[in-house]
Amino acid sequence: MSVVGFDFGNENCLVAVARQRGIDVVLNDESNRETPAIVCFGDKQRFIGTAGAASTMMNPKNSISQIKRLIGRQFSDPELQRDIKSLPFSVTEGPDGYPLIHANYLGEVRAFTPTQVMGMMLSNLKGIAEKNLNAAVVDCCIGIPVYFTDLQRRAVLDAATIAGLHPLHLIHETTATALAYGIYKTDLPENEPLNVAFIDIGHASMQVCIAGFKKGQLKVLSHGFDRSLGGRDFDEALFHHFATKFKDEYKIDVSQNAKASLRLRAACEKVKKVLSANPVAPLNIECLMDEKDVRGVIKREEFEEISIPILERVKRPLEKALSDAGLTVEDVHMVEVVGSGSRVPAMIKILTEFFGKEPRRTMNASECVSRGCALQCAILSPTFKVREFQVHESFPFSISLAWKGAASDAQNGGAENQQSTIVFPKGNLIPSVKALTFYRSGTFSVDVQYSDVKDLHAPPKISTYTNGPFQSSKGERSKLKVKVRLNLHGVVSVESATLLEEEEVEVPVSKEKSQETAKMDTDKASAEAAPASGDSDVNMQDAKETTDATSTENGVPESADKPVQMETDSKAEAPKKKVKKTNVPLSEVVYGALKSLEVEKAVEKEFEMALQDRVMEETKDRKNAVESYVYDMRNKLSDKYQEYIIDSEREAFLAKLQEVEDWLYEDGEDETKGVYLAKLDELKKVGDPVEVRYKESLERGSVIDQLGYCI
Ligand code: ATP
Ligand code: K
Ligand code: MG
Repeated sequence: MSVVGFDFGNENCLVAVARQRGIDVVLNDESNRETPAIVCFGDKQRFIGTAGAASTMMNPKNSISQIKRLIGRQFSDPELQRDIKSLPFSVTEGPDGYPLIHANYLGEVRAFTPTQVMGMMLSNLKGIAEKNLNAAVVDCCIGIPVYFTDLQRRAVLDAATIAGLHPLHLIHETTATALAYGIYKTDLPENEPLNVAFIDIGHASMQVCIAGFKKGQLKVLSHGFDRSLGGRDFDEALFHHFATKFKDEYKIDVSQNAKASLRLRAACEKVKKVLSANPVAPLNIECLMDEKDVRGVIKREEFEEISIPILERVKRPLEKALSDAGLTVEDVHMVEVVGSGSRVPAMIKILTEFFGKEPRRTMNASECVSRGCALQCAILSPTFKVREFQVHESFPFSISLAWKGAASDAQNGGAENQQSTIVFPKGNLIPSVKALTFYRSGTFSVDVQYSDVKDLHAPPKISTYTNGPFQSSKGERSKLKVKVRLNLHGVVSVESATLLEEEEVEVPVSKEKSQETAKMDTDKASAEAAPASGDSDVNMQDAKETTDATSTENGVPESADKPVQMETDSKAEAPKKKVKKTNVPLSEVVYGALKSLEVEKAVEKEFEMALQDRVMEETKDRKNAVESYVYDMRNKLSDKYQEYIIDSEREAFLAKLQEVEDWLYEDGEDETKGVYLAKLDELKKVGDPVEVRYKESLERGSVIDQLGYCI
């Protein structure tokens, strides 16, 4: 089993692996730790990661970046609309209302879903891990922003499937950071927790997490975020600054030219980085547009001046995280900043002002998320022994279950009244399972939805589950237990619907049996609700809450409707009653998610594209082999092979080599793998005998030497 962590960033991705001696961030083919999140589509193949970044300038319209911004969002999402305005590639609305990315690939324009493109990127990262571990990688942990919706989480899981990965845990990026921070600490307090605020400023978003650390554990207390506040906003401010300036000074409008825009944006990002360490930064671009060279310069003060609207937004997520945690700034003992976007000095100034203390940078700001992910994967893996450290994760949204009144209530107008109850309130532990009891006479459905869609940018309804049909043996209405799960990835689903029928059982022996079953059930439920702490209180309390709501709806006395308590009661007081449990068929519709057939198709497509990439890479290798044979042989023919080939043959061979070299740059520039292989063989037919003669003479020479030495 592989133990790998992936940090999939808007701009940069990192891969960390667990080895016996610890966690390592591994290098990609170009010996970089960071791999750009870019997929570039070409005429013959795709270029992904660093290769994709290298192709961007030459092929901007087919270089897909900012994939994390597009995944799992509706096309109408205002943030997506804003984002695609500055993207050089084409994004349109698909028939399902979700975005489609268009790129010219293998000579024709093709459409890809953001999930597919993320799959391509993940597949590249998987390859990096495999090369370093020299083993297949399937199991892994992937970091996701805490603000990712249910659909976005599902999209990441689908992208992972497309890449041939199996995520054991989609972990919140800030939690991964907190884990990487806490697990190595040997001086954590026993009683009063150490409260640490983690602030991650990435390329496109900002996340805050306040966590309480005690010996051997961390508890996430609250989250804050701004989905659209990150390093790129500074690039954008600089871009507008210089674009306006150049319009005046050089009469050029870069917004009318995709390549010029891309180049100016890239130059602005550099200026921003220079300003992090220097008081002024120059900006010079040759031949930006209309054959004009442009020059500019900006001081840090001026940069901070134009950044005020961005900087003003930093406080809000901080305030929200504090108030949700019920803490004041004095209660926060330490502030840790991570994410490369935080290297802007003005950012640190604001954080210092807000917390009244200097933020620290004890973590590796770009690597901590991937390291935390690898650590979490190691914790979940049986092959690694990791220091005992518990993570109590908290869910950032409130999730409700909604349903219509029971069918028999319809006559009284009851069907009209849509009912709902919060199943997982904001801050709920992840993972968690809740049970709700329904009294129904036939098939019924329940909706899973967000309780509060204010600044969520997602439709309220997540999914609908239809439970039934079922046959009840007696009575009009049957009692059904519906189990809802918030899984490790923060994805909510209805897991099962069970028909519960009480049967009179005469035989007293069954008492113990029924006790056992009931007990096991309760244990299981509480273990699922709070695996880390084994704190069964959480589950009991929550079960009671949901009970109140369902009982009101059905007009059933509260006492008759306490799912967990009911089971406890049956074991204590009703030895003669046995509950017969029957699974009820369950069908699921998740709005906007890929169907499993679509995922399967995408897996096949990815396989084809990967094969094409591999064939092209091999073709390139074969072509390079011919080329280097030509150069190498030419050198040797005028050097050490000179005496092993007669002059006329050498001249003929040299002419042949020249002919092949010319061919490589003309007719043979773009041939198939087989043609290059044949060409190399053709040359070797002439060259090999020379090489053999040379080697034989070497061996003879060495025998003589040895003999001479003996004498
Ligand atoms: P996200 O977390 O939003 O998914 P990411 O993880 O890819 O994105 P990071 O790699 O943490 O983002 O940060 C990238 C941002 O940091 C870019 O906007 C980049 O320009 C910026 N950045 C990198 N180095 C510096 C620097 N020296 N000074 C200022 N900004 C920098
Ligand atoms: K990153
Ligand atoms: Mg990041």
